Amino acid sequence: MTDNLRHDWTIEDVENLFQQPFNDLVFQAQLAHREHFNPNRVQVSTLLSIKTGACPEDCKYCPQSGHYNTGLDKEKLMEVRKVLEEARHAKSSGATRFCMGAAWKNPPAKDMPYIFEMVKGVKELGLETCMTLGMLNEEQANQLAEAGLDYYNHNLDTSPEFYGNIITTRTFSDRMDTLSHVRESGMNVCSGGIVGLGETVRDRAAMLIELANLPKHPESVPINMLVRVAGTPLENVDAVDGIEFVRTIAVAKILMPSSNVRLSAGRENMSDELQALAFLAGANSIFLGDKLLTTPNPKESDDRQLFDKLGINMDDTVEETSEQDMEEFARNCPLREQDTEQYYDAMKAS
Ligand code: SAM
Ligand code: DTB
Ligand code: SF4
Repeated sequence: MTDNLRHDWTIEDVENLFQQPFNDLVFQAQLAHREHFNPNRVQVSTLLSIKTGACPEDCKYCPQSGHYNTGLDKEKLMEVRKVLEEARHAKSSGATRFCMGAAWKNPPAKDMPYIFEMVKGVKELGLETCMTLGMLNEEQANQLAEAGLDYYNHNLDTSPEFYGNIITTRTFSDRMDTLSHVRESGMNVCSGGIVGLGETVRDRAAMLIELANLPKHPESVPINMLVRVAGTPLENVDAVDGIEFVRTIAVAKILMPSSNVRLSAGRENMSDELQALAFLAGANSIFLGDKLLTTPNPKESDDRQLFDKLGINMDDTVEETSEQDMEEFARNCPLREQDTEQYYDAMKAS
C-alpha cells in the first residue's frame, strides 16, 4: 500500500494489543491519534431514522427487526420536506454531518428518487451527508455517489466466525460486497461494529482486522456499545465492561490511526469518565441529539457540558485539520521520547 498504514494485521498481533496493560494500550492509541488528528476536537453527526421498523433482517440486537416485538411503531419512508426540517435543526445544533438510516435489507428502487432528493437537499444546507440503507449493489452505490452522498455506513458488526450467531438472513460476505461497492463508487466508507453481543475478545480483534486489512481503511469506524432493547433476543445479555469497551476503541485507533473512530451507540449508559477515557483512547466523533435511530442518546446540553469539562471543541467545519495544525500537535505532544527529555521510560529505567 502507498498510504504508509498497515494492512497486514494478524490475529496474534491484535490479541496482543488487547492484552496489554490498559495504560500502555491507551497511551499507544493516544500517540497514534495525535499523529493524524487534533486531540481536542470531536466531529459531530446527527442521526435520523428516515424509515423505521418492520425490517426483514433478523439482527438479534436490533429493535427495528420485524422478527421481534419491541413495540416500535413502523413507519413508511419519511417525506423529503420533513427530513430537511430535521437536518436544518441538526445544523443549528452544531452537527456537521447528517446521517439518515433506513430499516431495509436493501433500498427499494421505487424509493431511490426520494433518497437522491434527500441527499441533494441536505447537502444544500451545507451539511455532509451519510446514509445507511442496508445492502447496495454496484449500480445503487454509483447512483448514490453521483447524487453527492459523502459517506455510506455499513457495519460489519462482529467477526466472520460469530456472525451467524447474530444474523441469519444475510452473510458476512454480503456485508463485505457492499463495502467494496461503496469504496469503488468513490464514497467515503463508514464501517464498524458492536461490542456486547456476547462475542469474545478474539471476535472483536477479528472484526477490527477485517476493517484494517481492507485495501483502504474506512474513513469512519463507529464502535457501538450494545443498547439492550426489550423484546430483542439480546435484551438480557451481560452488560459490557466499560474498560473492555475502551480497549476496543484503543485497538481500533492503533490499527486505523488515520480513521475517525466514532463513540457511537450506548453513550446513554456511560458515565462522563468512561466517555473521557474513550476520547483519550482516540475516539473523535459522536452522535449529537436526544435520539439515535430509535433509542435515546444523551441530552445535547449534557454533551456540551461534558465537552466544556474536557476542553473539547466540536468540529465546526467539514474541512480536515490542516497539515500545519497536525505538525503542531505532534510537536507539542508532551510524551514523545524523541521530542523531550521529560519522557521517563520506566521500562528502560528498571
Ligand atoms: N438496516 C441497515 C443496516 O443494518 O445496515 C442500516 C440501519 S442499522 C440500524 C445500522 C447499525 O445500527 C447496525 O449495523 C448496528 O451496528 C447498529 N445498531 C442497531 N441496533 C443496535 C443496538 N441495539 N445497539 C447498538 N447498535 C445497534
Ligand atoms: C452506527 O454505527 N450506529 C448508529 C449508526 N451507525 C446508524 C445506529 C445506532 C442504532 C442504535 C439503536 C437504535 O437507536 O435504534
Ligand atoms: Fe434491519 Fe439494519 Fe436492524 Fe438489521 S440492523 S434488523 S438490517 S435495520
